Amino acid sequence: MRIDIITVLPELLSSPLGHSIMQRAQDKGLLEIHLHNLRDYGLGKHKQVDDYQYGGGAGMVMMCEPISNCIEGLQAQRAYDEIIFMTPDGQTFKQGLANHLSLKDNLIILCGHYKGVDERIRKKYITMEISIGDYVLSGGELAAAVLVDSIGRLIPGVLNDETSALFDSFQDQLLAPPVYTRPENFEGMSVPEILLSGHQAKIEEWRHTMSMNRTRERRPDLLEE
Ligand code: 6GU
Repeated sequence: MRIDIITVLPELLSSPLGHSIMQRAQDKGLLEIHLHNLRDYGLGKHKQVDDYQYGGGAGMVMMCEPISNCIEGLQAQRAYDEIIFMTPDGQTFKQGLANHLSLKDNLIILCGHYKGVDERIRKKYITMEISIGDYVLSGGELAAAVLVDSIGRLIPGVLNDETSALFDSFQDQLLAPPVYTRPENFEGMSVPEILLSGHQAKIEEWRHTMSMNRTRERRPDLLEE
């Protein structure tokens, strides 16, 4: 998979996407991330990328031309499955959408900033608008990092058996069960007996029960979906 990210702050993305599993996905050639600094497409000698909004009001708006030039430059080289705009008024990101997007070949992600982008960009190019939750961030970059991390780890071959996504919270609409490692006794708290039993079928049954209980207590809304 190839992901092109258009942003005014590439530094905010290079570190989160350059470590651990995301770096390994790129080293293995399973994921390519290309950061494009919108400023490089800015207009005039000041490389302008935003301007005052028509009708007045506080806050700048990202201009059409730099974004348009960047997107069309990319589209001239390959076809894109989706052009995603990160914005608090987009659809709320869920695991199901991460699963869906992990099967795509080429994505563009546009990070919103300031008061947003000129509506005509949304109309002409954007195929999907995504928010990562009901709170406001100063820009779409951290949200894009969240999106790419969640998609990237689902690409076949990125995770090994030990880190497998199959048993993640949300993958079956259930939260993950509690986990334990050594020591067997920590400050008087011991590991549940069943996990030491070696009886794999019983252990899986226990894990499922714990997942159900945890979901019912913490996120009953997931059981209704
Ligand atoms: Cl995608 N962008 C911004 N600026 N804030 C957000 C968001 C996105 N998702 C949740 N809050």
